[in-house]
Amino acid sequence: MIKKTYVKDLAIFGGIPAFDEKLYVGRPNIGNRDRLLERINDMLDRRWLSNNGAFVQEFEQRVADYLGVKHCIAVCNGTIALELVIRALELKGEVIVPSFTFIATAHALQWQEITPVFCDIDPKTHTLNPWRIESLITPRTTGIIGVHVWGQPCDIDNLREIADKHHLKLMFDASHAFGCSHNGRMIGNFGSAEVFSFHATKFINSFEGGVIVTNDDELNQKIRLMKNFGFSGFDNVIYLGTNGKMPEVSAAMGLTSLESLEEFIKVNQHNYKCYQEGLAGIPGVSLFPMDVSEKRNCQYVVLEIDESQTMVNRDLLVKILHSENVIARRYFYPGCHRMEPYRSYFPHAGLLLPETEKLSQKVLILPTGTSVSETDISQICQIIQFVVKNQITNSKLSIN
Ligand code: T4K
Repeated sequence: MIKKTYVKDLAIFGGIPAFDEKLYVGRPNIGNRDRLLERINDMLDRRWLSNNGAFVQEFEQRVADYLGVKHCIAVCNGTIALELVIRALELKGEVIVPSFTFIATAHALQWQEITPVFCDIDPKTHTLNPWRIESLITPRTTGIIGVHVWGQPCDIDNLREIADKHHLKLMFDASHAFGCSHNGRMIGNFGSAEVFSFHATKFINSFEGGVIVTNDDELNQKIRLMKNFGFSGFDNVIYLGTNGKMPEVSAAMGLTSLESLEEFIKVNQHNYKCYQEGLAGIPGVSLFPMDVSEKRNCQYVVLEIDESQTMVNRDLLVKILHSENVIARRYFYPGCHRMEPYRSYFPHAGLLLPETEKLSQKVLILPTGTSVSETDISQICQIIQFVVKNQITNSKLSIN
């Protein structure tokens, strides 16, 4: 471990970086490599590479069983999963979504010429604030998409109540929330449907991939048709569709990943505790809490940097960490409403999103997962502690 004693020891001032190799947020967990290769060999022997193969069917069943949900439909990525549910639910006009989310949530709507209406978040949970929704409802509103950011479930009960009161469809982008629960029930069971991403950077991954889960038989049938061009048997297209199929190799990785689920969660929870200890007492640095009474995957280690206390601004801290080879991230800076095409469409959207604007200036995500060790975490925490203690500011940077 490299100890930083003097300010000049920081890599940004010419010191030796704390890490020889870059530490990334979202470094994939690999799981049992032999088992994966065995599956890939099986797949090659069978010469069945896509189109509802044996691994896809097994993956769908395993995910459905784990979540206790009736239907699971595997698809090629989380974005297509969102697009399919949006279309199957016949959302149109305007749909209420948070701006504090990955851009795919908004794009999945706009791609289908549906207007995402950005709603502010609750600064405590980082998810949609239900009490801000009603004022955004217009005669064109058809639905609400909640996002369980960082695996923190939305205020599901109040969202349900508001959706029912206004006859709106409710669905969830649960991309971050595989393995998480709400009131003891697994995420995946709420709204008309929920969507998970199994992108390489998620703690359970299928290289690229995602699933749609629902307890609605009709919706399940519709989405199954839609993800395969609308084919119902050879030569018979009965619906408008696209190509949303998950390939077998992805399902092979997904199955292998699932077999290590408990181990990955344990590693993430242990890492979280190490961060908790290492960051304790640093003024202005708070760790997004983990609710121990519910299931949590802890795949994101989320800090909020309160500059009025740290005296170090979040962006500078990110820069300093990057120079030490810790590739911390600013998800979801600057918020969807400040990204194209939305910032051109709605240049004043920020006026209604004060909490989103504040939070996206404060959030910093640190590396976790199976590629990060206890020693790495201890080193990262020491750097943060050192930077705050020495009040490294932009002016100090420009002097040196
Ligand atoms: N909704 C929400 C709430 C989401 O967070 C996401 C995806 C979606 C919907 C859409 O689901 P997908 O269509 O993606 O299935 C990443 C991911 O690409 C994205 O999937 C994820 N959310 C988002 C939160 O993070 P970026 O912008 O961080 O860049 P990316 O993926 O290039 O890489 C992140 C870091 O991970 C890199 O710095 C290096 C490391 N990395 C990445 C890959 C792919 C590796 O070490 N190995 C790898 O194989 O988006």
